[in-house]
Amino acid sequence: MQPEGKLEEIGAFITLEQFIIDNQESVASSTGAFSRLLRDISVAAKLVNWHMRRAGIVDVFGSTGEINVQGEVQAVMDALAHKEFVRALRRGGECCMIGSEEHSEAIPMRAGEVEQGKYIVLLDPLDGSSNIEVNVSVGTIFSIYHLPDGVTEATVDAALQPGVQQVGAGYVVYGSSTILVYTTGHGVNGFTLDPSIGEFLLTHPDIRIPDDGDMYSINEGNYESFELGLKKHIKWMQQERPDAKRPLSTRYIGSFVADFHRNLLKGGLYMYPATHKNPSGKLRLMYEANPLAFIVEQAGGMASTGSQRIMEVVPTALHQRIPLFIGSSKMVETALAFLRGEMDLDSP
Ligand code: FBP
Repeated sequence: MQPEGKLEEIGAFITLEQFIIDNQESVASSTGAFSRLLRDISVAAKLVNWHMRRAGIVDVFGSTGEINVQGEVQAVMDALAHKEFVRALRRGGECCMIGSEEHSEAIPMRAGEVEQGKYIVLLDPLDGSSNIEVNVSVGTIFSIYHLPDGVTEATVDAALQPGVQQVGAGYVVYGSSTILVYTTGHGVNGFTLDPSIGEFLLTHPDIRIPDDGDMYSINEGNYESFELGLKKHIKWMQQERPDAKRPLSTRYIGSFVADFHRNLLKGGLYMYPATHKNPSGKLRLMYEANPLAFIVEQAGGMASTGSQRIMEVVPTALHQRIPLFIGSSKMVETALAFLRGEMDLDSP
């Protein structure tokens, strides 16, 4: 395609910034602060993308040698992504506090003594970081809350709000292309980064997850520690029943955000249940489960702990883990029916 042809085509696209401003009034009492916050998040995502695209050429592989609050070895890119988001949100001035997977404590955003911003941002700066060195898609996940009314001091307690209180949530996948997907409670939209102009362009308007799918994602290496209902569900999905479109296919990238994105577009189910190694599940409620639960529900899907809607869980800690069943509504409902013992291997 000739450059000028391409320019004309690009002209037809809406940029993320234009979309945010166009939709600003859909955010209650909008002052532009929320739009600026989303802008700051997109700037940080572009910077992380810049580092990711040079991975292997410049030394961003390996670990920092630090052990993060999860007890995991921190990857160099985990620390870089964390730094880029903290810097962009601090510079932007709309965020009063950050909770990050890469930092044990909540990070207050102060400019001198003046507390700034009224939004709390919870972050998984780089999800799936164990995949960086092998060139597999990784991502960033973010959740946004408003500082509760009447609360002036941004503390961890101010952040421990149930998912239904989120005013925004989203993720970025750094994969074959870089895409940012977010919601503010008015549907879900996806924007692909065009590196030639450095802009996120609206490429996936009003995303709806199919009610059903033919793929499921779970680390079957943990099978022995799954509860009986889940073991039966997995065996049921693997049965040779062409009339019932079974067996289903298993797809497990090992980057939650990448598995989730595929399921959001194609239909599917991602499960990370309680296991012997992670008796409360592995994924973190505040910056992995809640934000993607908000997205999937806005797209017509479901997210559950196995017994409770994720978005209604009352958080108790910044880095708490939670079992997660998320994706197409029919597939999550089937998983829950097996967990409740209402379905069995001979169920149709
Ligand atoms: P982080 O990389 O942010 O710690 O996320 C957790 C995660 O890597 C998910 O992205 C992924 O789905 C899951 O853990 C993989 O866990 P496991 O290796 O136990 O299957």
